[in-house]
Amino acid sequence: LGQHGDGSLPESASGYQADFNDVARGPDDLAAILYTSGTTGRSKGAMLSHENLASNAHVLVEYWRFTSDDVLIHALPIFHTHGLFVATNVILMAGASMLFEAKFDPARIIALLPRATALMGVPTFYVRLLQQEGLDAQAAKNIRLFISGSAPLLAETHAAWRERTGHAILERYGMTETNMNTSNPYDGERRAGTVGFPLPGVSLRIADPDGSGSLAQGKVGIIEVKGPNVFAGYWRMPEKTTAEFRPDGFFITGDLGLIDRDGYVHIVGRGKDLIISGGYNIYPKEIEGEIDALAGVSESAVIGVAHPDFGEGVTAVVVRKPGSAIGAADVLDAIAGRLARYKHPKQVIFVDELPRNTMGKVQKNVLRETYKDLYAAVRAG
Ligand code: MCA
Ligand code: AMP
Repeated sequence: LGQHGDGSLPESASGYQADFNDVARGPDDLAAILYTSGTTGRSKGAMLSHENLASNAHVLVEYWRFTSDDVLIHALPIFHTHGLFVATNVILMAGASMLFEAKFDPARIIALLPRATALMGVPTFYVRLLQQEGLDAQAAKNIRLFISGSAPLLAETHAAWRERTGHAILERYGMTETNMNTSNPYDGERRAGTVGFPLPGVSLRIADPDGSGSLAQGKVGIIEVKGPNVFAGYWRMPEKTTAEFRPDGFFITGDLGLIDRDGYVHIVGRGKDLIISGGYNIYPKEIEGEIDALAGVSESAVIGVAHPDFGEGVTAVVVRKPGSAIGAADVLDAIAGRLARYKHPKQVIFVDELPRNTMGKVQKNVLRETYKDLYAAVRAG
């Protein structure tokens, strides 16, 4: 379906009647299958039921106080949970309106602010909007809520936003498999660097990675969640589904976190080898597989390095085969037609060998430390 109502969908639909009979659906019926990538590089279809979607939208409408008076600026892609369900279902369920943008254009968002009451975005939105001269309290005077999610919002972005607009961005945490799990409060302190409290109906615990149960308050462990928001399993992957749930029904998110003394959830890292760039999830394995397959390459490790615009920048560390003269441009050219653009490394670095631990495993933490300032000079935007 094209932007102007063109495309193969309206062509196919033209042969059908406009009227049809509704089919009754129950809460456990499948509503959507959303594909999400995995640590092995193979994508999995997350099966979401009507209850998963409806319960979460209902909770968010109440928690974030959406009403039919609201107007949301929607500039997110609609092929992910954030733009597809969080933004759209909340607006539909509240009977509110949206300004539906084909893409994120910071100057255009500033121009739309006076007509809107809310904005939902990934941290890169807020970083780029802060570079716009027109962003100030006057421009944002009709907005009641700025929401951020999909990737960590830096405390400095939160502070800079507050300074410029007078608004505390509300950060929340979710996943394709679970919809939204936690949110900072509507009233009360929106604590920078945290994702707030478990939403009503969601049980969240910090568990020992070995599955031996909940950890004491303040300890870092794997975030596990349970509730009507949590998906029904991966499409045609029963073993994968079983492996990601505990016997008592909690879903293992793979995110590392802690709960502070006041009950706020902090995400402190990831137990899974995942890079989040501009809100898009990228599994290194898929990129390493493409690079390792090149004739002049012995092996590679793909890591996320702090990036001022995208949060994390995809970075490839590559070991050449003896005698090979393969360069960064060769690597990038070779993967160009094979991987989506946002997965392409922003830099390719060549080394003689990769750091390994005594078990022979590549130490990505050492690489991340070595290259932590790689993008420090890159200006955001
Ligand atoms: C574009 N590029 C990127 C990204 N986006 N590279 C890395 N990471 C990215 N996210 C590439 C472009 O192909 C381009 O390459 C160059 O970077 C600069 O493009 P630019 O014009 O600046 O990008 P853009 O088109 O403005 O896109 C940036 C964006 C976009 C608006 C931040 O990435 C975006 O809409 N992100 C939101 C993703 C999202 O909705 N995530 C939610 C997932 P070249 O110049 O070489 O062509 S759902 C989720 O995570 C859970 C459930 C949750 O909690 O929400
Ligand atoms: P996805 O698989 O695209 O649904 O992305 C889900 C992942 O995004 C989570 O498992 C987290 O790692 C990450 N995520 C979502 N929201 C936040 C947030 N507010 N802070 C940090 N990470 C987040």
